[in-house]
Amino acid sequence: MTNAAPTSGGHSADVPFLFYSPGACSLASHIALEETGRPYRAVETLLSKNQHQTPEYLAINPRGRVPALAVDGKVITENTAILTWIATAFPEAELLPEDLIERMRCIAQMAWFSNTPHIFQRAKFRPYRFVEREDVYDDIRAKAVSSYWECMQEIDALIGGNRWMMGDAYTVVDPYALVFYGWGTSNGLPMRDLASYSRHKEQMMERPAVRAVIERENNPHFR
Ligand SMILES: N[C@@H](CCC(=O)N[C@@H](CS)C(=O)NCC(=O)O)C(=O)O
Repeated sequence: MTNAAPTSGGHSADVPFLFYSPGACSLASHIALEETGRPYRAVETLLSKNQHQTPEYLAINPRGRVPALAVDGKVITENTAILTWIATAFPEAELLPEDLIERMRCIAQMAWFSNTPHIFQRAKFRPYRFVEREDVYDDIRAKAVSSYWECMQEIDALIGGNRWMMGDAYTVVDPYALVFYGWGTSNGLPMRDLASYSRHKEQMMERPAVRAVIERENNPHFR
């Protein structure tokens, strides 16, 4: 829960280190760790200052992405895996259902977050990862935003009358869903028109762990 650089030569054997950047998708893993109430270290790794491209960080995650979670001398990348690890390592926090099929449905939802709306967000901000020709960047951005909006409508319909994203119970899928709400707002999309997703966002904001992490990150998407 404190910001601290990892010790040289490795990471503490029993306290996970989360590498995050304010405003990035690492918010989901950051909130989930906070929800457990267990000790961890949050290490700010600013994308805006290219801190994810330093040799030190590339030694942690050679792909140069956040989040990364260092635990027991090993590194886990990908929100879907980190969130699943958090829920599995701290079962008392009840962040994933015990029922195997329901648990896999949660993992499927997180995989979709990672492979669909996140990719449209990436296409908007990093079109150079998709095409060489700069003259088509604006087309890519426009299509990325409209496709992102379709994803937001899909999430709104999935929540529907559920209390949380996956049903009655709060799970690690909920903080992941919050990431996309924040990005939608910052992208100028009419997120307020999505009644279920907006209610979900307000419920998230009532959670002490969510408020604490947003404040610690000084998260630009929730001001
Ligand atoms: N699928 C990965 C995506 C990780 C990712 O792309 N993170 C972004 C921040 S939201 C990042 O580090 N971007 C830096 C870059 O693309 O250079 C996950 O869900 O963890």
